[in-house]
Amino acid sequence: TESIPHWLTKQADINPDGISVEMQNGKKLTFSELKDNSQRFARKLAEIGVSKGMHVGILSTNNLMMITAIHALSYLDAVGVLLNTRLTTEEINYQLENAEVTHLLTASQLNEEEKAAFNAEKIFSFSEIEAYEEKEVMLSTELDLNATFTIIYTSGTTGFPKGVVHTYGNHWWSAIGSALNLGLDKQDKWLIPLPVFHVSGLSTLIKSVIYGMPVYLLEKFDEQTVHEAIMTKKISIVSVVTVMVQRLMDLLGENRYPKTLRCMLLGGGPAPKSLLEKAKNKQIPVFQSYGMTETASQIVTLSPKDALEKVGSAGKALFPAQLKIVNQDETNVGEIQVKGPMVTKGYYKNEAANEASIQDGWLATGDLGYLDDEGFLYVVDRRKDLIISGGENIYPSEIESVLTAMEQVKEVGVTGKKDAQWGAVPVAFIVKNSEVTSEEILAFAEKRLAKYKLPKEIHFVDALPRNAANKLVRNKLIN
Ligand code: S0N
Ligand code: AMP
Ligand code: MG
Ligand code: MG
Ligand code: MG
Repeated sequence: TESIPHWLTKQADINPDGISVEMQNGKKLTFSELKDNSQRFARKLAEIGVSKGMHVGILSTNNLMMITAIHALSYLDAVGVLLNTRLTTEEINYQLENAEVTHLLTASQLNEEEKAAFNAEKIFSFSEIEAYEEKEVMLSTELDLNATFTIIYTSGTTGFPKGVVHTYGNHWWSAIGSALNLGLDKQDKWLIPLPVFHVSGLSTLIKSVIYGMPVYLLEKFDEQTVHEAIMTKKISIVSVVTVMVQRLMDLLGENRYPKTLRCMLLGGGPAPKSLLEKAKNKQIPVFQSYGMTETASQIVTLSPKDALEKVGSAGKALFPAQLKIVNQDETNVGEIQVKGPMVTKGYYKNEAANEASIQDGWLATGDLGYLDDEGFLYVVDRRKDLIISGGENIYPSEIESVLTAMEQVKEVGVTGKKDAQWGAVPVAFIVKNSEVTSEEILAFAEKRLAKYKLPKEIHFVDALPRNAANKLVRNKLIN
């Protein structure tokens, strides 16, 4: 094993009164309070049977109890499976089952019927756990960098999501790599309007504990709140996805952000060059980045000195990471592969996916890109099968497999369509078996698919475009 002192215990020791998390309602926790709360919560989790190596689901929007619960798991060497609250019960159940979750923790109080709908042996709300006694157990004083801390599911090409396993080491190196690029400033305060159930939000809470830096955490994104926070709360860094930048720029109008804002970290998907140019004209310090759940957040990011010169580029690999482009075509575009200690060692219980995508530590991302003559990465928006809507990923196959299960539906083809608001949205092309309406199809789909995955258009067609091997050609669905 390769261990470091427990990061929250350490930060509470060297910086007890520093603010760790501040919420919009004014509630704040110092590092010392966060440690005490997390240790108390850990002992209560031990009382309900959570112990080393167990998988504990967390279903919550952003709040202090959720943060406490996540750190509590680290004191028990238990694993947190973070669940996207936008998913349907059916989608969540797939993840609970696949990840072998025994205990599910929820922010909201569920009644017996609601609890029975979930695939977990034991279900507790945060406040139900609060009511338990504390069990006398030994809490971890060290973190094993090779041990698993979190599992987060990401959509897969096959229609089923894959559980990305993050070790403590993955999170540690992600935080270090980011700091070596963006730098650390004693005045830093990082605003998180992104969900903590994504690695985008989670990684910043871990940075908070490692850097001793306050995070200003929003329960949910709201452009007005983010705008006001940047204007009045001395925010130095804010993480965003493209749709958020658009909404924020509309609000900013001809005004300018204060100098205290040194970085708007943009990730999670493509950004139109026109949007980046507009941000540059408004002197917004947008730093484009490239990363994914598998890399425990950004792995390639523009540096402060290049942000203005290289608009459109995602930058260079972070200091501990490497990047290469393989199988290049005549325009030097090829598949992006990345390697580094922040990259996942694999998907949970999914040897096939691991063999297909990870070799000698190199992760084949499936994304296409090229390097310019100075080695800066440009991600090319050509990964046809993946649809990114407002920073949420959707694979056409997820929707296709749900809709084909309908008796009246014979065949389905789904593809992404450009959308001014969300970047891209799914649209479905359907060959019928028998009479069926779009409304009936959507009613069937909404029980099984998160709202952002529902097709925005349904077209009835006589046949789907197929190649000589009879394989669906999705990019010919829209011509
Ligand atoms: C963009 C968000 C905030 C939009 O949500 P909003 O406006 O709050 O919507 P609601 O009020 O909840 O709902 C209104 C209607 O809109 C629908 N809807 C909501 N979201 C979407 C969506 N994404 N696509 C399509 N429709 C959506 C609702 O269903 C509702 O519909 P109606 O009215 O019909 O009921 C929200 O989507 C959001 O938070 N998105 C971001 C998610 C995210 O964090 N993605 C990043 C994932 N990637 C990673 O974690 C790796 C990269 C990374 O780490 C990173 C990423 C970004 C920045 C930094 C980093 C980093 O490296 O640190
Ligand atoms: P997720 O696993 O949800 O974090 O999604 C990661 C995916 O978002 C990547 O595999 C890319 O397809 C896409 N992505 C991330 N950053 C960028 C970027 N800078 N440009 C284009 N696509 C990106
Ligand atoms: Mg994803
Ligand atoms: Mg909203
Ligand atoms: Mg059918």
